[in-house]
Amino acid sequence: MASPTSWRPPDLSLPEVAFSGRSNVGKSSLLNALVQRKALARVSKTPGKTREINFFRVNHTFVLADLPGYGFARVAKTTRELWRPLIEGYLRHSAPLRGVVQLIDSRHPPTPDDLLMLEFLSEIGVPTVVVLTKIDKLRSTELQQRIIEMTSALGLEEAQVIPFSTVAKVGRDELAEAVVQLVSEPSWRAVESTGV
Ligand SMILES: Nc1nc2c(ncn2[C@@H]2O[C@H](COP(=O)(O)OP(=O)(O)O)[C@@H](O)[C@H]2O)c(=O)[nH]1
Ligand SMILES: [Mg+2]
Repeated sequence: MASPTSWRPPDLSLPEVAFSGRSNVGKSSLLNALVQRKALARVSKTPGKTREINFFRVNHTFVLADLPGYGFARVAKTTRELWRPLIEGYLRHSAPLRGVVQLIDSRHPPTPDDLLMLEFLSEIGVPTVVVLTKIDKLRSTELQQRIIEMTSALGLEEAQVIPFSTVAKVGRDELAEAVVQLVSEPSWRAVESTGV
């Protein structure tokens, strides 16, 4: 069972995975499919409305952090200015964070904001899985092409990219497996602090 919590998760000892992507990428739909609930994360008709991080505890074993969507034109400049320190601060400092699931719309090449985000994730070194959303909109040859483009442009392994569709019900189990994998690893931050 999943329960929403406010700004901080109630139990900091639970490992956390954050979900990131541009507004309208399909993040709320994906989170609902992932935890098999209809109304965990609201599917929005007004992209860019979410201005805060929402935490959902799953089975009392881990926490999903729903980061606000970025890159939507209707979001006021002041909101964008608030967005960056909120998200970057969270990703840099959240102690229970184990990994990030970065969502990218399969219908288009990654946006400049997507690329900035991936660069930032790589800079802080957090384990990252990329999900290509809405693949029901692509023919399978287009999807294969997109995956090849993405992996070569972003220096990712093909295994790090999960094709996903809530409409066609593709990718849910693979994503669940990836999330469980992320939360079962020790924090990369701990590895860092004992390193060279
Ligand atoms: N075709 C298709 N549309 C989707 C899919 N997932 C979400 N959508 C649609 O994309 C829009 C944005 O979805 P939402 O989950 O609110 O995205 P969010 O803004 O990233 O949280 C909605 O109209 C959804 O119905 C998908 O897998 N396939
Ligand atoms: Mg949403």
